[in-house]
Amino acid sequence: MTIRFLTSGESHGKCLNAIIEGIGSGYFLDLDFINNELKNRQQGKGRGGRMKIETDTIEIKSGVRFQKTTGAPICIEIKNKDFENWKIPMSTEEFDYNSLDEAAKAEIREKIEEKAIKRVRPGHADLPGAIKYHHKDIRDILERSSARETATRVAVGAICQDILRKFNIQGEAKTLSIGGKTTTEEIDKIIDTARQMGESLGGEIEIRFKNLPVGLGSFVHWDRRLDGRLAGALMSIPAVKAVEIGLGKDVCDKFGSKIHDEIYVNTAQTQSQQEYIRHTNNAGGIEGGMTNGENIVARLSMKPIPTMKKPLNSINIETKSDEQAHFERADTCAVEALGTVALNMASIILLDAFFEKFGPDNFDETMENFKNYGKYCKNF
Ligand code: EPS
Repeated sequence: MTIRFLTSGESHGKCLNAIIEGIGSGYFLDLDFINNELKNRQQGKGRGGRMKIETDTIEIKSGVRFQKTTGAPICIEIKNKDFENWKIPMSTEEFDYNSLDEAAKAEIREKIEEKAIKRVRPGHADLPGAIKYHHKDIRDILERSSARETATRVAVGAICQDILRKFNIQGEAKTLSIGGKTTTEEIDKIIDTARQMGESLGGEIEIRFKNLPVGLGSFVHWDRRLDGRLAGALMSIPAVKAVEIGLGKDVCDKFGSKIHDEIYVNTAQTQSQQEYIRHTNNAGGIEGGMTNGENIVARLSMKPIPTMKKPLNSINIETKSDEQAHFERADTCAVEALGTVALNMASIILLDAFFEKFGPDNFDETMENFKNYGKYCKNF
């Protein structure tokens, strides 16, 4: 592993942070591109009221000088504008109750109590999280398990995607279906219906990367296989329940001859540009845990968000009685946002594998290695 990153931050805390390690020196960062990815994550029909409050933008704290990486860890921050409304219940400091009069004490306690949660949401981290970490206020689970954390992943991934683009590797995401509907009109309608009903909706998205060199990842160890690394990263996105590469689960019911992508010499090219081509891409660009030069294609299935206006049957952890789940402002549907999150999570894994092959240390050196390998591949 060449690239490592950690994120921190609560949904209604001061800010979200990430530290990224493993990016070498001399990589120029296009801040407009990174901020635009953050903006894309906030878009899509069905997003909740929070998206009207936030304008997610990246602030680089370290590891970059004059917009170029230095090779040092890169620290980034995204502000939570909503923190203004949560200063008391999300304070990182304890209040000095001894110095306060009774009225001030009561006001603080009331504000904290107002935001305390006892009724767990089925499908969310609430119940297992509260048991695991010994919390009696589910707020302590909700704040970190909220999908707001994906903003930091998009920022880290957008840095990686921006670097991949310097090597002409380009990715895109698209929504395939929402609530089983595929046309824009049907999707609009079902999201409106879901919102009116207090329901939530999931769906399916696809990500695609082109111009990848052959041989990123490896077959020699289980944990170097690119498909495993990609699937793990994509599966870690909140609400994702399935990841498929290429034909995915459809490989089960066909003859081998209908599955594997036959290989041909591209005779249309001159000898010096000779390359091998396929007429199909059922493998989704990965064979033997390595890129094969075709487009990487992955699809993700997202479950409906478990924070629901029409609450589900659940329990109160304080009274231990049957009660309806807690509802807090949330999205009806975040499938389009998932496309942006998946695109950028995948970019982290692909740049990691790219750096393993060509070295991360310095942009010019990496570029030279990349070009030399390109020449070698063309003559293979
Ligand atoms: C999110 C911000 C959150 C939620 C959502 C994702 O903001 P708030 O709780 O203030 O409305 O809208 O997270 C969830 C609903 C969830 O269940 O995780 C964001 O920035 O993506």
